[in-house]
Amino acid sequence: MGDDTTARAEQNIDDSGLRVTKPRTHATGWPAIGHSLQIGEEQMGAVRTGRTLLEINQVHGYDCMSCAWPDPEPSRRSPAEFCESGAKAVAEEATKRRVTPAFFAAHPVAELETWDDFALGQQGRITEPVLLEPGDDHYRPVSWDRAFDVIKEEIDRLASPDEAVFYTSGRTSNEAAFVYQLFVRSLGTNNLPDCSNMCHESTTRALTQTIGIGKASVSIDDIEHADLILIAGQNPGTNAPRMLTRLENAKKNGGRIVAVNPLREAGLLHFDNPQSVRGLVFRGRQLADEFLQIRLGGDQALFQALGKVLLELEAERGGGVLDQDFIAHYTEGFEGWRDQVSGLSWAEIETASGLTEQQIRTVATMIADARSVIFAWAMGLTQQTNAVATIRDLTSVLLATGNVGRPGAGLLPVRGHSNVQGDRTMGIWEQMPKPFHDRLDAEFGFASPREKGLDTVEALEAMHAGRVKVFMGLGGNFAKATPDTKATEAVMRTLDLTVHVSTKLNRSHVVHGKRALILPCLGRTEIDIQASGPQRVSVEDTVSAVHGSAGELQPASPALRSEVAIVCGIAERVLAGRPNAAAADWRAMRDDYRVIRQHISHVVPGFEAYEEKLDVPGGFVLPHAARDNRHFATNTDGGKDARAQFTVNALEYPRIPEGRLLLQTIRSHDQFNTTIYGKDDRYRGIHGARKVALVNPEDLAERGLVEGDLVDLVSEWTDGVERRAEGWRVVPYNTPRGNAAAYYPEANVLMPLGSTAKESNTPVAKAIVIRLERAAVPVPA
Ligand SMILES: Nc1nc2c(c(=O)[nH]1)N[C@H]1C(S)=C(S)[C@@H](COP(=O)(O)OP(=O)(O)OC[C@H]3O[C@@H](n4cnc5c(=O)[nH]c(N)nc54)[C@H](O)[C@@H]3O)O[C@H]1N2
Ligand SMILES: Nc1nc2c(c(=O)[nH]1)N[C@H]1C(S)=C(S)[C@@H](COP(=O)(O)OP(=O)(O)OC[C@H]3O[C@@H](n4cnc5c(=O)[nH]c(N)nc54)[C@H](O)[C@@H]3O)O[C@H]1N2
Ligand SMILES: [Mo]
Repeated sequence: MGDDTTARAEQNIDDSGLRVTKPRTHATGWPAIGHSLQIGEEQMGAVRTGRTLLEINQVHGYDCMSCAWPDPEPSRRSPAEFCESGAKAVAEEATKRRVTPAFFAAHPVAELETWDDFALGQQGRITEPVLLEPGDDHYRPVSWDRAFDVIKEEIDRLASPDEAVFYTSGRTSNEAAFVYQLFVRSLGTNNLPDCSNMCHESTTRALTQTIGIGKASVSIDDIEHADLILIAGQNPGTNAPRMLTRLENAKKNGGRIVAVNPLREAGLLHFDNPQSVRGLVFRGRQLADEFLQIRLGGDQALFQALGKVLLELEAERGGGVLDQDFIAHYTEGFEGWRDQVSGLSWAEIETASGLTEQQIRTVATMIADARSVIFAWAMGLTQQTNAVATIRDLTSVLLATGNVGRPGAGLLPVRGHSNVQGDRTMGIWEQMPKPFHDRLDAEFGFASPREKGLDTVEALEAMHAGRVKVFMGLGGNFAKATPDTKATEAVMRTLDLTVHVSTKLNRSHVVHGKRALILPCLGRTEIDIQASGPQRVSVEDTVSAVHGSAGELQPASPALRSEVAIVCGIAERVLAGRPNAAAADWRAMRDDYRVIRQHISHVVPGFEAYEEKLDVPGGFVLPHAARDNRHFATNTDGGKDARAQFTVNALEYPRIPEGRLLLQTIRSHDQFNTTIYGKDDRYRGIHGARKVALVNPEDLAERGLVEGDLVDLVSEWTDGVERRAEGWRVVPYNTPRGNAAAYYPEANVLMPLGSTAKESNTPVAKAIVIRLERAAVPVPA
């Protein structure tokens, strides 16, 4: 593939190529890295590949844009501080393929609509801003200046700024996030939904209530020195591969691991580390000492049951299991929790979790005997109806055993995008707390709006109700990542304007508003030069470590602008003539990002002397009162009593109607969210296809189905609407009876918009009630 190609590089995935092999029981780094170099060479060429990959996560390089897993301290970084997933993400961005104006001239939007995410993404980097006007069938090149005018025209037409929605995806840097939320609040709305609404919102909600801060309470060091790590609802081998090295070190240090998952994911079982001799010579290291194959949505029952057994063990052993001192001095509500979990029936626990009393007793005993315990979790817990209560219950177990705020112990929500946590810290949230608004107002001398804005699901509901007319996305693929694909795409088309700041083509660009803009931006790997010279940006990882990131490749096209420059340009233009036009100096911030960081240092606690702290190799760690001082700021009015909260949560779990299955949606090993890198899910043994449903063999037999049979997945919901995914292939797979799995985002067509987690409003992506219908056999032509 040469530069500037207008040829179609890839075809849609043809699922008839499905090939099924035995699921792996080992996550392997070695062939994985060989594989990543190969992917890199296809897209970048050999020299560029080596150079670019070696800069990942180095002290002076750029932050890997893939996941939010932390880097070790500088002295312990290996020369190749990346994983297969990171290498794929880099190859996607540093690709030599280009989407030019000629590409848009050659392909009408109606044609692009028929391409899948794989084919769209494989076309390469977008090189120039493009505009689609009503009645046009092609995107056409547009100047930046004109693009900003179009945005102003449409926003000026709105009856209220609340008719616009400003979405953010988690790759956005701190600097871009800060200016973006400042722009949106200067305009007068808090409509700042983000990908986090669909991701760890349940975590943020639960931890804020229980420990006073919605972030992980552990450091990377704690992970290696934990005596016991329980990992629930997470697939680290695919989605946070560098976590496996830390888990391996924890095992070396004598730690034990418990995995809780409906699927026996390779990365939870064994790890063959390419960077250690042992990984090459022996068959790697066993990771999980205990594997609990839980039913979808059964974790709340598990955590309550663990509490029940720990209370029993405390009584039997006459103490030493619970941390009575910690409970007395640092917590509130213990008695309520104790009474509730003690009263649980084993019959109900076993039904809810699909686990046996004996299995749960074994793990509870491991917790009781461990000197320090970490609980790690991700989407398997957060995307359930009872997610927030589940995470509160999980916290209670750690509080009862005193495992919060001391070395080797704590809460470890593993966040998704590389800067999703930083974006929230910078104010990307539809409901930032009052102190943030107060400081923002003081810094810029204006009155930011205080009413809660729309989250992701509410934004879609408002669109359906005709209350939103303009959508802007700073990164991401809103139409594809959100639930109810068919309805969502239909409603996106009713909007007056859609604006996407993107590096690559995706589905959201082709299911557009009446007017549509694609504004191409620099990626993390690229040099960002502004009036004051080369710029760096900064990001925060899942354990609250903040550090700088600076790319070193020439931009994919001279016309690209940085996210910061784009947002500042839009802000200056749109706000002109409006009440808060003079609140901020957008040009000064665009020309020198240090000006932005100066503002951040005044507005966001923990960022004092931001610039200097970024100069320190490895960056700095943000304060976390619960982790650092066992100060639990659960009292929002200043945290006077500052105690961690035990909570009483009614036990809930999904009931699967007769003859139906509960479907979870998962990531394959060849994708980053809606960006599809390839057609394989190597560890799970699925090759060449993505419209595949993994189903328990007995559930298949009961329906008279065998591997490869074509079915429709039909989702049933209380609104009476049947959502249908047609012509998917079934594969027998080791998952609990009644539970099935399929890939996100293809399966999002099955998710009802109204099915969300209680309290966090996160779409329930891991428990969709479906039935299987044999697909109608196509009539031969
Ligand atoms: N390579 C790569 N890396 C990524 C991403 C990517 O797409 N590709 N995405 C990034 C993002 S944004 C995120 S949020 C993270 C996501 O990281 P993960 O949360 O690991 O991603 P999922 O594929 O959603 O996997 C969910 C896991 O939870 C399990 N699970 C599902 N339901 C339940 C349940 O009820 N209980 C329990 N105990 N387990 C359950 C599933 O079997 C699966 O192993 O990864 C980030 N990193
Ligand atoms: N069914 C189901 N749905 C889910 C999930 C699930 O598990 N199941 N997971 C949810 C989760 S956890 C998340 S986080 C969301 C993700 O939702 P999003 O964050 O909206 O989606 P992504 O696929 O991460 O966004 C990819 C796009 O971002 C753009 N991009 C890439 N790099 C950059 C960059 O540097 N700058 C800019 N401006 N743009 C860039 C590219 O154009 C690319 O197409 O999806 C959610 N949806
Ligand atoms: Mo995520």
